[in-house]
Amino acid sequence: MRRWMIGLAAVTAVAHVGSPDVFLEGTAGPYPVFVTIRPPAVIPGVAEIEIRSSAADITAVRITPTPLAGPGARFAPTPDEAVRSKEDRQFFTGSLWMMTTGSWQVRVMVEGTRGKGELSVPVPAAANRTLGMQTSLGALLAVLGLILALGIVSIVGAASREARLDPGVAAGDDDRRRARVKMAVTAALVTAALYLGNAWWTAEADSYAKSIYKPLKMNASLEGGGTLVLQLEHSGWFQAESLDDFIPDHTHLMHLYVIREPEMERVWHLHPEMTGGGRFTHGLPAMPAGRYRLYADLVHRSGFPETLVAAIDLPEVAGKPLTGDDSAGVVAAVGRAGDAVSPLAGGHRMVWERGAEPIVAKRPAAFRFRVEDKDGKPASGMELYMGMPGHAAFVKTDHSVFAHVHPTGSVPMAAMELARQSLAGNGEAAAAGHEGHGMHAALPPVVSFPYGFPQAGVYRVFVQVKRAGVVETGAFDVTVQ
Ligand SMILES: [Cu+2]
Repeated sequence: MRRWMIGLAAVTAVAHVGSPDVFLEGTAGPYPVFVTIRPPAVIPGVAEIEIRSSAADITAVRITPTPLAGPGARFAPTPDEAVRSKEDRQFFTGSLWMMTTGSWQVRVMVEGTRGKGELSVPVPAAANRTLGMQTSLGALLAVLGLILALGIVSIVGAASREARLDPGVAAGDDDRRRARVKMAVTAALVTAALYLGNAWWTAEADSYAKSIYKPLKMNASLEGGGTLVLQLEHSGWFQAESLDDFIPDHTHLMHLYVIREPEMERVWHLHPEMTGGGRFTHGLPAMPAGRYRLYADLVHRSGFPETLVAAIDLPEVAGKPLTGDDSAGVVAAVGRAGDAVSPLAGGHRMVWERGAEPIVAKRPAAFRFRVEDKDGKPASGMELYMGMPGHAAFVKTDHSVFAHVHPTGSVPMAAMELARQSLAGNGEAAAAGHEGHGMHAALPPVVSFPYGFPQAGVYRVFVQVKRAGVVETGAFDVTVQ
């Protein structure tokens, strides 16, 4: 029965690790919106979309899916009307069919008293598992199937034994013998039909299994005592992604988080260079000996993002000073950071404005962090770090979840840029929803990240901001219910 599964596969957004939902905070024309997209449970399947706005003058929200790039991006199907909540007039929900694996976008069209606005939300979709049949349904169908199989054998037997007899006449030995032969032949035919049917279904299931998403493989090694080498490899996924078609995200092809295990008290945000097809290298900074977990964010030309995972045991590395956008953080060991305050350099501190509510899985929220000076006053001198007021990594302590999130949301900036170009190609306001680039004036000492934890458990949240030319790292421990 193992193979008698329904050949449908679940779909997930594949950027990040174990964190399929897409969160985006931006603007559609004049209207601020917080969009959550929950990719479907089966492919083709229905994505659930939630749109919340702080603007009270929105009259209608429409949504439609198209490919993120390529000619298909220009031919959006007729948009569906999102349904306005009766209890909360600023909350809209809708659902859209996602038909195939790949790099998609959901266009969100907002209408209100201040005119129209549009926002594009990139959604990578790929099957990530096969759904088995429910055991109870399988048992029921097996019993019904058995009754059918035995039924046809006994019907054939009864027909050949008694159909030609006159009423009231008992079947003779010849009739019985003929019936037994025909029943044996029928049983053999039914068995053959079941066997071939199972073989066909197994072949279908096997070919479906190849469509289940596997990220590119990444092998990490140390060369020459101080150079980290990351060699990418195909994973056997049917839609094999190229090993060298990456597009830059804030001038870097790869954004690599390096987290020391098991304490998670050291973290690096590095940017290896591609030095060959599918080969990235980086001169490491000074690092203590230990085991390290690597999470590498990449975006393919199609806008399809991947997070590749590896682990490496390192001896003590003498290393070189950090340069460019690379940064390092030293924080409390996991379990000792708390969920409220993280000390920064020079007596500064980072405060999580988390409120009294428990943090619950699958509930989207804006996670806000405030930077204070040693007197508890709002910190000054905040700067953009790689084009962003902040970078956050939400990491489950068992490493089954990793999400690199920006104040605009969980979508990588390179994919956001494709979405922006796609809207511009449609003659829509090019800047819609991407105000992150324009913040050169004094930055507020507060960063906010739209996100929702995918599952309950213990997480560490790393938050990086840049102040007075230095990247500061805060860490928080949180138990999600
Ligand atoms: Cu970032």
